Amino acid sequence: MSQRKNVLVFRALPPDLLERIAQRHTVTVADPRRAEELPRFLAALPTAQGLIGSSFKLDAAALERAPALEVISSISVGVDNYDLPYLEQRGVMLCHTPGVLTETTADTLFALILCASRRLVEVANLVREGRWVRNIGEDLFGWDVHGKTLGILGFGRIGQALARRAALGFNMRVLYHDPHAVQVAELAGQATQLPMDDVLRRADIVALTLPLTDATRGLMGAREFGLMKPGALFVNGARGGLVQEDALLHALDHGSLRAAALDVFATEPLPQDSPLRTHPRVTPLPHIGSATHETRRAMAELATDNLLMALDGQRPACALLPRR
Ligand code: 8YV
Repeated sequence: MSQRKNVLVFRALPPDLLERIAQRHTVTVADPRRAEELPRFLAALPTAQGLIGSSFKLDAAALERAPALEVISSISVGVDNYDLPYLEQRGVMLCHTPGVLTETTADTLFALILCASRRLVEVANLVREGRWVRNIGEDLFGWDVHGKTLGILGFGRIGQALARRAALGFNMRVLYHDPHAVQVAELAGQATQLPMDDVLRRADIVALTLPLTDATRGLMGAREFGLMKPGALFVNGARGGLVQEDALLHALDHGSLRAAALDVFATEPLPQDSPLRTHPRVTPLPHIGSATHETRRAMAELATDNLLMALDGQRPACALLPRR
């Protein structure tokens, strides 16, 4: 067993997992997103050898304050909050939590598709606000999902899980674009890899499931929304930074984009003055992709295992960067 090290927990962990870490290491809990906890977070950084948490940007400027750091165990599959070249140059291991959140996040993405196509939140609000005073008329009809064409940008675990739901559950035709995609046998004949522009031109619904990197930032701009079919729907359950939000709003108000359902935004929480918060044809969700009791527990357990293994000098299977 390794020597006792300093661990900084920067997002709340279940008490039993916190105890597992505290039995072997010296733990400080401080969420830097809370103003009252930021001083404690900054005070703990200089001696921190392990970090565990999520949803906070730990870039080079932040980590220059952590000279003793050996490992970051992120409670997330997305790693865009971390400066990977900097971590690799420093020899700091980065672990994340792929796999355990795949199905839940794919469920959320399909919920986004149903929200956009069947206007579920809009009509639920009509009932809540006491405006259901007669049978629903054509002005509140939605559009069918079954039998339509779903275009998926990004065909990793989550994109493939979404494709299974669409093809096998809703009899949809699936088109996808991902330069790194692998064939999925069970989707043979129902999911087709195409160039991105062709996916955008042919899909009735476009869904983003790809990671946010320097190469994908701002991927969906005016040109890309302009390629989409008149009356198409757009959903994003990946990262807000993939979308040029002004271009999305323009496509909704002046283009031919019918509706959008978004679980992620360029700035989170979504600013009060963002037009996306109140736009009548946008369904905004507060980044609930993996937010179920079961999945967040599984993520926290995996992140804790990753942290303890790394501090013991081992390389967890979920390590993105090996410590030199
Ligand atoms: C979480 C996510 O919202 O895993 C990710 O990349 O975006 C979500 O699962 C977030 O990371 C908090 O754990």
